[in-house]
Amino acid sequence: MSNHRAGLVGVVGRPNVGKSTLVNALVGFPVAITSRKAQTTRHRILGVLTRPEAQVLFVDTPGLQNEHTVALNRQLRRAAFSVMAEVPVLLWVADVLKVNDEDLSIVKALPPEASVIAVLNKADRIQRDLHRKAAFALGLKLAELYPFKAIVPVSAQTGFQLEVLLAELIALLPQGPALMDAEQVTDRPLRFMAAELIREKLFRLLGDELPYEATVVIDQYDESPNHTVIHATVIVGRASHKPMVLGESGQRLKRIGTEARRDIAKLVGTPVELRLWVKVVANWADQDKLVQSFGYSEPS
Ligand SMILES: Nc1nc2c(ncn2[C@@H]2O[C@H](COP(=O)(O)OP(=O)(O)OP(=O)(O)O)[C@@H](O)[C@H]2O)c(=O)[nH]1
Ligand SMILES: [Mg+2]
Repeated sequence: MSNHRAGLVGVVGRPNVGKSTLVNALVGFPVAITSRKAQTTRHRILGVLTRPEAQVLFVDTPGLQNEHTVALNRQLRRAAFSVMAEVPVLLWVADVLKVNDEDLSIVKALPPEASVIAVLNKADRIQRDLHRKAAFALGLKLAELYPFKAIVPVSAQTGFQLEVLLAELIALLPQGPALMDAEQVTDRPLRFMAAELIREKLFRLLGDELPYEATVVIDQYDESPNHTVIHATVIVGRASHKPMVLGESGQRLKRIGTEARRDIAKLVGTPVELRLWVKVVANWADQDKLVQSFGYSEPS
């Protein structure tokens, strides 16, 4: 096993470029929730890929953006920047057809001594010659901005070039034994993943502005070999958001619950009884203490 390689790989980039979808595809298990909304990911989340020749510990991070500046957003930036500063091997992910100044400002903030691969995701959307030319020009421009170890177009959705990316990536890792058990796909407990799956349904079933001010806390989590009971509260930042989460005669909350329960049951492997409440905690996302008390803080 002397050629075995293992190490951490930070995954950074703008919101919505497909970082979590990519990590899930590489790991082969949905460790991180995904949605079309910006800043779906709010924590650094470990996703572990174990192969005979290597173990890759992906660290998914919140998308970096400048739009919101409340306490929650500052915490998300800290989480992403700390990974950029601490993890020596990084994937910088962008949407191949939508690279903008915010993406480039992240490239400029990459530590000069890191080993970084530029991942140009959503390559399944490259369909016309015009797109191909634009992608090629982008590659040239990126190579001038930062000494990337490789620039790889991929599709996290279809799996296009993921093996190519992995081969490039594994070559950058130090030689050494596996760092985690082969069966372990994440460092997060089931209780955390259950809360995340509920939040995923909120993100997917609610309008554009709401998710940013919504979060989920687990009030009770009882597991037995053949039954799991979960009580959770959806926290919103404004009274006017509560009826939006509930929907007409509670229909939307019911759907959130039904979809989340199905996914959580798959994850924990038992039937799940899920009870959901909605609570208003005014302006929580701009109060450091509340942001922390709802589980958003740096793991030490
Ligand atoms: N067409 C296409 N869509 C993709 C691909 N990868 C991800 N997506 C979509 O892009 C959206 C965002 O994906 P996420 O994985 O949540 O993005 P993210 O970068 O983790 O976003 P944040 O957590 O908000 O920073 C979702 O709707 C995905 O389905 C891809 O390769 N091709
Ligand atoms: Mg994400």
